[in-house]
Amino acid sequence: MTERIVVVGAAVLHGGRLLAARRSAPAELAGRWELPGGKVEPGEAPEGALVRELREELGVESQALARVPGEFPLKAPYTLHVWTARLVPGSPDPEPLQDHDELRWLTPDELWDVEWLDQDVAAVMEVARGPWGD
Ligand code: 9L3
Ligand code: MG
Repeated sequence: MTERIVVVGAAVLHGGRLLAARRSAPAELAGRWELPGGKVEPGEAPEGALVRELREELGVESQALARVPGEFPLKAPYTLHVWTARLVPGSPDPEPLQDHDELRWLTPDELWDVEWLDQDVAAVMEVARGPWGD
């Protein structure tokens, strides 16, 4: 059995809004929206991977807060785990530096206005069920 590799996705919450990022790469994912993040490296804690990925992809300083219940299947061998996160005080505002071309801060009412990656839909539903603080 192939071991699963965890991809961490960040539900960054700020002022009652959720950060969504539109992918520009690779081609098959371009134009669809996701919770930003990426693969956990060997020996890395998921919370550390989240902070590193958000720094690389969006230029922000962040902190993982709590694991969102569930595990969301991706193309083998990957599996998506989601954490809520916040920007730490003094962090730059997020900018699409790497794999994205647009960002949006969605209110709860706007959550389904963007076309999420298929794999992120269940994760966003789970985020929406949880405490939606800032
Ligand atoms: N993926 C899906 N939803 C997400 C994230 C962060 C990633 N919220 C998928 C897209 C890629 C794979 O996981 O197929 C690895 O992600 P990345 O390292 O390209 O961000
Ligand atoms: Mg990524």
